[in-house]
Amino acid sequence: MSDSQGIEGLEEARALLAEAERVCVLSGAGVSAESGVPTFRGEDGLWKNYRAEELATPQAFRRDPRMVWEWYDWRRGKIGGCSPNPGHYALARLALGPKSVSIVTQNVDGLHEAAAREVAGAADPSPALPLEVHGSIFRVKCTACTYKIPHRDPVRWETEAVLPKCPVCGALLRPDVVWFGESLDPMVLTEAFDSARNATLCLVAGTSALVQPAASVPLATLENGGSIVEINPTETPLSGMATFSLRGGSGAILPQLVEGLTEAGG
Ligand code: BJW
Ligand code: ZN
Repeated sequence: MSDSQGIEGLEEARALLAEAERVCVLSGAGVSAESGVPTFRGEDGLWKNYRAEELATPQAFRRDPRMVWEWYDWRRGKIGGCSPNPGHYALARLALGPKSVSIVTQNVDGLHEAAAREVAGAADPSPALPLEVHGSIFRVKCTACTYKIPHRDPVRWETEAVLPKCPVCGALLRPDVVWFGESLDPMVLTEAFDSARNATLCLVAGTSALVQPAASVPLATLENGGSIVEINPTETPLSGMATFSLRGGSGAILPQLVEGLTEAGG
């Protein structure tokens, strides 16, 4: 059965969301696709043109740090020109509304945070600030010590003859993102799984749900008796476990899904 917008299950999913006491959102690259940020997999995905193992692994960085820096500079420049889309704003409104909502994102683009700050205005944005389980492309960290610093300017390193070094210990700096084979920050990961376990509903938006351990976050909700609603134009390994899989772009679906649930008393 389709509703007036033609998205099967939308009305039923909205009712499920309205009833949910605690919501965990797991977002992936698809949520930022309508902002112009490339996804990783699929027809237009980054991995079509770049080999993951040559760029997003610690081995790749050890082998050719300049190539990896240049790739991240290019992506930082591209993402730096992108703004949140209606999907980010809808999630920010939901999280700043009366419901208990936590946003867990695999995205490193900072667009959930930008939406949270914009929607909150003078109010506290923190309920809508995401847990960034794969780090941030706008931060760099030292390869040897605990030094970390925000970093937005994509051209600075490209124009320098030498790669950026840590001001504390002199070792190479690198993007503060999680590469394949690296462990996720245990505190961030624990918080993500705790919020999924406590949630009565997990909204899974724009992720292929292939990369572990993030892809298992919604399973913690299921294991505790909660349900999953998925928003994705295509099927994923989580589709069979979802109560509703809403097929389409999150920029169009999320605003309809959260409608009426974002104001106190809604
Ligand atoms: C839309 C849309 C629209 C389009 N609206 N939707 C075998 C089994 C299990 C695990 C492993 C295994 N072999 C290896 C592993 C471990 C590995 C892993 O999971 N590999 C799998 C690929 C098999 N995981 C790791 O290595 C992780 N660490 C770890 O496990 O540590 C423990 C350990 C240590 C040592 C040894 C072994 C284990 C770390 C994973 C780090 C992932 N890092 C990246 C790069 C981040 C930095 C950067 O940006 O450069 O994170 S990879 C990339 O994938 C990125 C993403 O966050 C992540 C997930 O991708 P996402 O978000 O799902 O995007 P896509 O592109 O895959 O999907 C987009 C979706 O959107 C699609 O479904 C579209 O349909 C949809 N879409 N338009 C809504 N408009
Ligand atoms: Zn250092």
